[in-house]
Amino acid sequence: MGTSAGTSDQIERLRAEGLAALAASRNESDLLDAKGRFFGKKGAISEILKGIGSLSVEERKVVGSEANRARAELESVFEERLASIREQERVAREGLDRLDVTLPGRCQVPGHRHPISQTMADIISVFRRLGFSVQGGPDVEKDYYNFEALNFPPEHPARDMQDTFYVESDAGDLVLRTHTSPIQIRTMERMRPPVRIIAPGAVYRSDSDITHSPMFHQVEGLAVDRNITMADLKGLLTEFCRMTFGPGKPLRFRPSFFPFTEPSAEVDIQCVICGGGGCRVCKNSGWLEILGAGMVDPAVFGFVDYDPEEFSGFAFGMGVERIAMLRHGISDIRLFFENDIRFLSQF
Ligand code: 2NL
Repeated sequence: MGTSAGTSDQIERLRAEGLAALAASRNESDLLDAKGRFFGKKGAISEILKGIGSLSVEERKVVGSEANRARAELESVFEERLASIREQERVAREGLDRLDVTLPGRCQVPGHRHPISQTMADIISVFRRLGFSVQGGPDVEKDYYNFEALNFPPEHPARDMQDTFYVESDAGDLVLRTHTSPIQIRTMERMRPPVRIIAPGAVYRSDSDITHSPMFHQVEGLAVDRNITMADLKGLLTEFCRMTFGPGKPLRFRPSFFPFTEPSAEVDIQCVICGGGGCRVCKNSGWLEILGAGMVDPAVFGFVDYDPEEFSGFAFGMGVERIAMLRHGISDIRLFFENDIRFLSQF
C-alpha cells in the first residue's frame, strides 16, 4: 500500500468502476457479481480497508472514511438497481408488458331516440296499423289555417298574444301553429273523402310550468266519410288505448267543447298507475285525461268545400308529452327538454 493520496485515487477509481458495473448489470447475477468484485466482503474496497493498518493514524482516518463512503454509495445504488431489475422481471414474468387479450373491450354506449320521439313513433305505428296515413305541414302557419278555418271566432281567447306566438310579417297573419289541426285543413283541401289521416308534429304555445312547455308535440287524427258516427270514434279510440296502454282499461267520454267539433268530448282512461283506486298521478280520481275528440263541426267542412249533408267525420287530438309522462310516471314536462343525459338515458 502506498501513500494515502494514491489510495484515495484508487478508492475513487473503484467507486467509478463499481457504479459503471452496477449500471451495466442486466440481471440479478450481474449485480451480485459487481458487488462481489467492488464492495462485497472480499471486494476491492474491503481489501483496501484490511490493508489500512500500515498507514498513519491521520491517513487511516481519511482513507477509512473515503472507503466507507464509497462502499455505502455503491450499496445504495446496488439496492436501487436490484429493486428495479426485480420489478422488470416481475412485469415480464406476469406478461404485463404485453397486450392482454383477455381484458374486456371498451364499449361505445349506443345512443337511442328521445323518449318523446319514441312515444310519437309508437302512437303513429298504432294508427298506421288501423289504416291511417301520416301527413305533415309547416310549423309557421297562416292565421287562416291555425284559427279561421277551424271555426275560431275572431275574438277567441286562444288567439290572444298571451297564448299564441305571432311571427312578424308584412301581412301580419303568421303564427307558430298552436295545434296540428292546420295540417288536417290543408289535407282536406287537397283530398276528397274518404280521408283517414293523422297529423303529428311540434306545436307552440306561450305557456311554461311543470305541465306546460312552450314547444310540445301533438298527434291529431281525422276520419271523414259517408256515415261516420260517434260509435266509430269510440271504437277507434278504445282500440288505440288497448294497443298503447294494454288491455282491460276502461275509457270514459266526458262532454266538452272545442270550436271545431260538435259534439265534443274529453276522453279519460282508467289510471294506469293505480288501476282506478286513486293515487297521486290521477289526483285520487282514478282517471287520466288522455285526449280530446269530437265530430267535425259542419262549419269546418264549409271552409274546405266538403258537403256536410253528404259527409261526416270525427277528429281527435292528444299531447305526446302527456302520454309519455303517464307511461313513465314523470311529473315534470321540462325534464324532456333539459337534455340531461342522466334523465334521457333511462328510456
Ligand atoms: C286536445 C283536443 C282535438 C281536434 C283536436 C280537429 C281537427 C280538424 C277538425 C276538427 Cl281539422 N277537429 N282536431 C278535434 C278535437 C280535439 O284536440 O285536447 N288536444 C291535445
